[in-house]
Amino acid sequence: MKIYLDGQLVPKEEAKLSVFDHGVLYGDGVFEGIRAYNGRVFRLNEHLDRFWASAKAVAIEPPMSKKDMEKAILETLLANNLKDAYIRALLTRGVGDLGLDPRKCAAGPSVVIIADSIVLYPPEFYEKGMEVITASTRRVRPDTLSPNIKSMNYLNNILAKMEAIRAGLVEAIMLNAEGYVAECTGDNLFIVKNSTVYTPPSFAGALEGITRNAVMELAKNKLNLTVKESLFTMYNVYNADECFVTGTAAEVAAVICADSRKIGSGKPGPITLKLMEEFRNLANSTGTPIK
Ligand code: PXG
Repeated sequence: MKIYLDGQLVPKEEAKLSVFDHGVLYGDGVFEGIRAYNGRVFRLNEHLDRFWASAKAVAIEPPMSKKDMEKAILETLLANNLKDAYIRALLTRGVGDLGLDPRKCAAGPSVVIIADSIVLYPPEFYEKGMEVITASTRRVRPDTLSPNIKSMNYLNNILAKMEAIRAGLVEAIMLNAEGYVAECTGDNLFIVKNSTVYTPPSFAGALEGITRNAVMELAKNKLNLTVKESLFTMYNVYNADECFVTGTAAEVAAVICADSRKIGSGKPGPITLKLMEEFRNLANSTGTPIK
């Protein structure tokens, strides 16, 4: 496996960051998780725009243009001979000393691109749907750290993920400080009630997911449904007709049970199944060609 590290493709064993990189010392850096399907990178421009927006919010100047980052991502995929892949791009604050002051990172940021084959969830996960719990760990308040910053510190989400794992599950719903549903640990959450599709707005503590945006478009344009960004609570999740998650890793996956309450029929619902299919079609037929 070849990893892109600061302008060079190096073998995996040599792809190392300094222990003095503030990305390692403080989680001071940002990332993107991107996927390629069938020889095309899905919504690459949207991912690069979000990457640049995260970087801007934490005031790290990427040492390259978006166009050069696009080239570097495509080169990394080609070097690893990947047509279907999970791509992880990192921008760290760079090497500094043992102090928070980012001005000490005079050497400048590091850029890492990892392209790996994807480990898909087992097919049953998509056929039968999954069970989730509500995590007691609340999502960090948006006025403390914007959920739109994909920072290299994911402890808030990891603590909630550990609660899911302790319950024998893979995913948990995270509430915001006010108790409204925000999102899952690495996915956005949707509910369907009376043929209207609802997802929490970003100000509720949700990342504006790229899969979320694609699914909102598909629900409106292909399924002719009303889609609303609105605040809701676990009461609305328990009493929804359908529930599903979206994310680059998870794609679209049904949630059939939350906190031991069966949602709807207890099986993936018809709208969820249609959105899963429409999303697969979109992901397999659009995107930036790997060349
Ligand atoms: N919320 C959070 C907190 C996320 O981290 C999403 C929602 C979904 O956004 P996208 O843009 O992917 O639709 C994410 C995305 C991983 C991994 O390695 C995590 C994400 C994406 C890809 C891989 O765990 N999180």
